[in-house]
Order: sequence, then C-alpha cells, then structure tokens
Amino acid sequence: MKSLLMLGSNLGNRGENIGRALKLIERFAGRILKESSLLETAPFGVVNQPYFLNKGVLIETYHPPFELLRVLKWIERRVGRYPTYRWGPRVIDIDIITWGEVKVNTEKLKLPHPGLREREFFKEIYRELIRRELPLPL
Ligand code: PH2
Ligand code: MG
Ligand code: MG
Repeated sequence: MKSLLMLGSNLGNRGENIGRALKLIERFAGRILKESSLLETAPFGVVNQPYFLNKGVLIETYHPPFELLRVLKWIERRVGRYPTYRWGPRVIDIDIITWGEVKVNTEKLKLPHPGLREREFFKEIYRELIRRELPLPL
C-alpha cells in the first residue's frame, strides 16, 4: 500500500537526522517511491523553538497502519529521539500522513493526519508528492 510520511527535525544536525531516518525507512518500513524537497519551516504549535527541516516521502509498504507506526517509533529512537513535551523540539519525528485511503481515529493514530487540514506546508508537500495519484482526503 502507498503511504505518505512526514519527517521533521529541529534539534542537532537536522539534515543528518533526516538522512539517517530515510535510510532506516528504506530498510525497515518500505520502499521510497518519491521524496519531496527539503523545506525549512517555522515551528507551529509551540513557536518558541528552533526552525524545523521537514520532508515528505511516499513509500510502498507492506506494514498495516499500526504496525507501520510501531516501526517508525522504533526508527525514531534509533535516530536518537528522546522525549520532550507535546509539540516541543525533537531530534526526529516521523508521522504517517496517509495510508492508502484508510481512515483511523484513535488516540494513538489518526489517519489522515489532522495536520493536513491545519498546516500549510503539509498540504504543499502532499500536493508535491501525490496530487496526481490521490485526491486530498479531507
Ligand atoms: N511538528 C510538530 C510541532 N511543530 N513545526 C514544524 N514547522 N514542523 C513540524 O514537523 C512540527 C512543528 C509536532 O510534531
Ligand atoms: Mg509530528
Ligand atoms: Mg510524531
């Protein structure tokens, strides 16, 4: 199934963190079909923190949504993520934005990711990657 992931980093060597995460995604989460450009974005939510680097990737994955989530959390830890606070600074964040056209609404996982409604650069990256393949799932 095709799944769109969003990577973000605003602590440490941001580019390197995203690069390491991409390698682990290829090895353990799914084949990368497309990568968006790397965007530097102003922090939202908690605005008093460093700017983020964000990148979207479209993958072909065999992991169902909650299994994929588990793999991505494991990759985050491997890249060096440690707990901070909600919407706070992080070494790496890997979010599932869409998984096919599946809808999920649980505490742990919401699909499509609610940020797709609220965050302009999510939409930008979404359009850059899968505009032609799937309608905006809102
Ligand atoms: N992620 C957050 C909170 N704020 N801001 C930007 N620019 N990019 C993010 O990926 C981001 C954020 C929580 O996941
Ligand atoms: Mg996030
Ligand atoms: Mg996250």
